[in-house]
Amino acid sequence: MSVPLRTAVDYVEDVSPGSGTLPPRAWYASSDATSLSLNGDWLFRLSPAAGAEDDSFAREGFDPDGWARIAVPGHWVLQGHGSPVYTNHRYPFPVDPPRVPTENPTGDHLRVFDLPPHWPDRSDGEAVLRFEGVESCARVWLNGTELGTFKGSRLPHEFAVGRLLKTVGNVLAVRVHQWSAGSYLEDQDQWWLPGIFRDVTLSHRPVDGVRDFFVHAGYDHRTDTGTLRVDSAVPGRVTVPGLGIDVPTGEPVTVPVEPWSAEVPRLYEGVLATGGERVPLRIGFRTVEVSDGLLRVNGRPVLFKGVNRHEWHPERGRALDPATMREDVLLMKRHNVNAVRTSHYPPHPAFLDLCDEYGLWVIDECDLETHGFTEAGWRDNPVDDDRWTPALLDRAARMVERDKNHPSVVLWSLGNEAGTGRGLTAMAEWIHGRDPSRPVHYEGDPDCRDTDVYARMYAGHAEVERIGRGLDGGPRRRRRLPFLLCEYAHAMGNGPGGLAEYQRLFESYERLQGGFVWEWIDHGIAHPELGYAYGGDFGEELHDGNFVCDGLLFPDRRPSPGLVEYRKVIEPVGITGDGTDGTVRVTNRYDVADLSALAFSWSYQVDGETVASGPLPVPPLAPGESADVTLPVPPHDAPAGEAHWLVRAALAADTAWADGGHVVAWGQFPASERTAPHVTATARPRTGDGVLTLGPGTFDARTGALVAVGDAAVDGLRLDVWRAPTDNDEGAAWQSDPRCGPLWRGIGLHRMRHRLDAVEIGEDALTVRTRVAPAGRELGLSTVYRWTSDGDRLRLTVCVLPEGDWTVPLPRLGIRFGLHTVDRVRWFGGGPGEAYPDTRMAAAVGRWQSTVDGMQTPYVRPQENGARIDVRWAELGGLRVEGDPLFLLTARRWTTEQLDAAAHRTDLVPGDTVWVNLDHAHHGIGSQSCGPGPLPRHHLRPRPAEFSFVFSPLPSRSPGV
Ligand code: IPT
Repeated sequence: MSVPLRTAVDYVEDVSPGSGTLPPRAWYASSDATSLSLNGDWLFRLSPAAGAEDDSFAREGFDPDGWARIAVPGHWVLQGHGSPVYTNHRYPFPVDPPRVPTENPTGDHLRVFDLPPHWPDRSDGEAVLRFEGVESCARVWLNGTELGTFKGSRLPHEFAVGRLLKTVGNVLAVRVHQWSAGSYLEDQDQWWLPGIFRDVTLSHRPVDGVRDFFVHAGYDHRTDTGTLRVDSAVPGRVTVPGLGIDVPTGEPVTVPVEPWSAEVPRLYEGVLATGGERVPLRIGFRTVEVSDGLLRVNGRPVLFKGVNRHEWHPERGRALDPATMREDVLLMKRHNVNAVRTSHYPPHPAFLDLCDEYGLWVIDECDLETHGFTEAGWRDNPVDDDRWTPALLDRAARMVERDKNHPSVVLWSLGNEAGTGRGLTAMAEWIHGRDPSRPVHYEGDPDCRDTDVYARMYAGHAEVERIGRGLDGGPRRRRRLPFLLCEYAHAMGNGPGGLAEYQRLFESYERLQGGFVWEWIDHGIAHPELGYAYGGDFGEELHDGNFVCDGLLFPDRRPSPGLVEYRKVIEPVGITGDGTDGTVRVTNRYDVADLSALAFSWSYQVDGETVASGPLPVPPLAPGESADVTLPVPPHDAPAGEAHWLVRAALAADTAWADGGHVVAWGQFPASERTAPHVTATARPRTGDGVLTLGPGTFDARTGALVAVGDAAVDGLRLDVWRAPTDNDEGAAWQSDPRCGPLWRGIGLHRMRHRLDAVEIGEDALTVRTRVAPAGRELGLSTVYRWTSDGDRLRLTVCVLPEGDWTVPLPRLGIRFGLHTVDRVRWFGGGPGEAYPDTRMAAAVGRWQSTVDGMQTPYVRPQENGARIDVRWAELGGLRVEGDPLFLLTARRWTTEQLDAAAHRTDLVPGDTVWVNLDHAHHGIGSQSCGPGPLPRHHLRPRPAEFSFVFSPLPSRSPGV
């Protein structure tokens, strides 16, 4: 007898989008129709295969004895049932479309509910059951009757259910399969997280209620008028009291309006009223167009300062609550971000409401990625196979229909990394036909056959500049299109480096209309033993490690140094000066707004302390305008020292997204020169008892090793060139440029040997000659330490001379040593946060203090971090150190080797020693974890170098140290 193994689950592997669902329509948060949220506690049973359990659970009277409870919205793998899987682009199952594995975790969900007391009578209309998002495929029953099936995880699906509803004891049964034919279209770089992860609602649909409607609200910048027309499937009236509008649906009306923009998100409240329902409208008037090769909103070109946002919460995965969505928007606004690409699927619809309200340009991206087909040269790619086209069109329609009424959505995106094919063309044609008011984006087709913008990802600076100059050639159609970097500046671990240089290009060439940093937040999963888990931590057989942690926010939404840097680089006001002519140049870099919402102030700082400050009147410059604004005369009684001007632009009044006083831009520039520390070599080295003393320094007389400065014991001071490679140092395997991390290790820079060649005790100096080199290589660094003192202070000058054929940059060049009893660290230099040569724009010169723990940056995978740049002097552990020239400072409770070996933060166990690095230089950071390495000018090339540090003991119990 042959068993019909597949019949019960055929729909799972069917390429069609589903059956039984209603046509897609516009989303709105509320109306006066009754609705019932079905979010909350559901009953749950997990089975190992799609056909493992029959569908008796969906019948009325089924006894769910022993079933677990699960939170909806949620993912079962984050609630103790099975575990998450992370792959970047490889499918975590055999690629044989549309077939999926027999091992197909299947979650049966049950919810029993009563209708609320005032639920309208059946004669008053229909009822609709709506799922905002279920991954990856669902089959739904109500009161024992099957409603249908659907795929398209991050898209809404609705069923008409009125005829089945009862007043009490309704049984809603939902069977969810982790894998389905739809999974082939959802190969985004993220965790695979099955479940009912967005809201479930039941809403009453009154007779003559609003069904689908399309708000057309264009703005004509020549006449400052808006034209509103609301098309509605059910005719009705549209009122906008603030504009005196009261018109029937379908009828256009033109009135003077203020336009909507991300900078000034003017929304007008209105109502769409049909016979049976009133739906609130929030109307933003704006016109998007590509004309003369530029993407314009309301007639003006815009510059996207964007981020790619995946939905993420470290405990709840993609089941985001409203507060988290709002937090994302507020964080973006406060960090000068003006645009979001909803990578790589339409977000929860409430997020777009927030974008309308607070002001963010949105590229709304369809839930489509078939990246894994690249492994076989894109053979069998669903987007080039007509059998899949209905599913693709279904996805396009579900996105466009749901989101079409959001003014924030300015471009539609077909999806991500899906190669090329007829299915994409069909999607683009449908979208262009349904909504000609928005351009279409897609990155994966270099010919731009279906798109209105030319988009690329991870192109290096030189190529972006060529594109900006129009020298990139390519197909004719493409050459006329505006350019976006839909992904760049891969924010994995420490970095990204090179943001400022990209921004300079965007600001220089009008064709370059900005970019979207990859990506907004690390997708680390909160884990009891590991801190945050990443790929492989759940025993996945295929995974891509910590490539899933590549955001500007840490998983807990604390901004990483990358976001702080980005905020500085994309400031909407340029503030520059050179301190020579008593002026500061202020440039309005907004696209739309003048500067009247900002209050400027100046301060005059000496040795990092503010000695005078005041308001700075700045004219309300229009976008693109600059002015040279006169600074006050520096106070004549200011103390001597190194002086700086600091000019800030802050919100003059509270806004929806930040309080008055919030600084949106600043500029700092020198007002005097710095004097380097000077030590006259007057003290003489003295030996006795195996030790040698020179001023405050005590040395081992035999090896010349420093053992103490004053009372502060010093361990193992020596040259250091190694840093725990960052994700960007390691680089992605596919990068064509040589990757630093592996090269460094290949040479042996992580295991340098220090040979002692000579200890020379001179009249006024101790000189220690060494050679620092890895085993097995001829390469080396001849290193000479020369110590002198004036009796109070001890000066170390390090001379480094590369020997042999160095072909790779050095990770770092400086000294390291161990100290004890360090807690507070004070310094005068760049701060308050981490900075490296190509991630240093946000470092302001000042006096800063922190603790050793506070100086660590909590990258999910431990790596080099926490350097403070341009340090003049630092005080820690009983020592004061001055630099000549300026230096980078790092201090940590573990060694670089321990940092390098750690896979998670929980592997880092503090020891008794604080390891301090004083670096003359660091290699740049770049973004080679997916993109270009550091620009050549940020390479640390081995060449002769000389640098000095001046050490002095601090009086014990010096305040703050
Ligand atoms: C690119 C993807 O679009 C994105 O989803 C993410 O995976 C990113 O890379 C890296 O984190 S695709 C890459 C092959 C350039």
